[in-house]
Amino acid sequence: MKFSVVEIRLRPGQLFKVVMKNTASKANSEIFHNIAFLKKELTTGELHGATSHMGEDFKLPENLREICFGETSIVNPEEETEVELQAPLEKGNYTFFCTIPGHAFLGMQGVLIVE
Ligand SMILES: [Cu+2]
Repeated sequence: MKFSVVEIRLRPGQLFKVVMKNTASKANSEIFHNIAFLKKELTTGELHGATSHMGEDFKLPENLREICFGETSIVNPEEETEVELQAPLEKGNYTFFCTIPGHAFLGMQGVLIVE
């Protein structure tokens, strides 16, 4: 379970489009995913801790919402969504990840590098 893109490099403030496609087959999977972009870099352990208290509606917990600058909707197998976002203005590394509990821990995370 991982993203096909795990590293994104952008200029400060650059606009970018995220296309999120769940390539699992409906016949074999009911697992859905999303992507959230954070205003800072978190370790896998921090992500795991932050998402393990998520409610059944899979909305981001308050502590993550405060540091999130963009997210896709939740995508079911064989479905696709997209969202246009703007990179942070400050250079640095920023975590993006799937907020469904356990998914970041299994590998659904990456880094947005603003340089
Ligand atoms: Cu996921």
